[in-house]
Amino acid sequence: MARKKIALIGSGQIGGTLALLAGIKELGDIVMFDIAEGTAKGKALDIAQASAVEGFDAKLSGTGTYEAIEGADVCIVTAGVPRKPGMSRDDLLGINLKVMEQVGAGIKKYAPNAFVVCITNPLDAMVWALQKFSGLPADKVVGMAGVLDSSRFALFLAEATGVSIEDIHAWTLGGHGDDMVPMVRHSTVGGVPLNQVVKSGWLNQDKLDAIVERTRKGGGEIVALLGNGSAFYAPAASAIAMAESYLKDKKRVLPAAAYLTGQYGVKDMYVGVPVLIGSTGVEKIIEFDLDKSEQDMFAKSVASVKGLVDACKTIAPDLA
Ligand code: A3D
Repeated sequence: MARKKIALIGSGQIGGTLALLAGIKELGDIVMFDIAEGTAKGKALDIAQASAVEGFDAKLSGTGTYEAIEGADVCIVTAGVPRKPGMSRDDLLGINLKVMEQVGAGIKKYAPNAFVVCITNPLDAMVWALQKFSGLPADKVVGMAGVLDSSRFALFLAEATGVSIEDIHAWTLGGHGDDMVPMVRHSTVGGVPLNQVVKSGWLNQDKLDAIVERTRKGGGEIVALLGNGSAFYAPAASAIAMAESYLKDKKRVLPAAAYLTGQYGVKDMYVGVPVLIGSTGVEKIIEFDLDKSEQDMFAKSVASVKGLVDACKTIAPDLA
């Protein structure tokens, strides 16, 4: 069987990490695309040389032309600009929407059968626009944010309870913004739901509230520390988990920005919800039952996403 082909559209901080992880995991051959062609070529060559040391078999190439992504099985999109200190994700909208138009056209022409994972911010609006620009089926285009947000929630819970990260299941839903919805009732430590963890005195409510707040602002914390960009290791690892579930038909249930057609009371928008990812793409959207306060938080987050989608429609009326 021929190796799978993975196209990385954008070869910056996240793109480079994606290439290294995809190589080490032997997910397939990797094409790195970037308007800065030298960056794509240089990183591809550098990582290819690491294969001799790490002992993985994957062809890596760098390119500045879309022809090279022809027939890709998976496209992971990070093209665009990241946040700098003082910027919100939403500040990126105008620039990155134009980038999504170019990337969508390239994928439509050369990789119309790919499973596409968008990472570019503001995520929920950019993945919505990318699906429209590319014309690919909505169940083949998803946004990565929930795996990352949940991984931050899980890490903080593991540290606070002293439990292995492997035994924490944490969920965040909603849009990828500071009003995302960490799902306290559905998250577990060693199988015990978080509200019971608090009731039993294992974790106090103030500490849990602080963890929820830190999760919501997790991206900003890293932006402030780095000073010249945003997180890239965990975002790349998160997108690779989604791509791997597709390529290996693992059918993992992961939180992802998925196109909703009425689930959670939302239509024609991408919002973070639990999805099952298998060899045909998003095979199922899983509906958690939300209590009143979760519904209110979810609705607030959806309203923020809607504001961004409306802004896209104003800039690019063809998308409306
Ligand atoms: P960066 O290192 O700047 O890489 C972006 C790359 O995109 C650069 O190499 C650019 O040359 C390239 N690029 C710009 N315009 C185009 C274009 N038209 N076509 C092809 N390539 C282009 O950024 P990064 O890798 O740190 O972040 C990439 C994106 O991911 C940003 O929008 C971030 O905000 C976003 N991001 C999202 C999350 C989520 O959880 C959703 C997390 C972290 C970063």
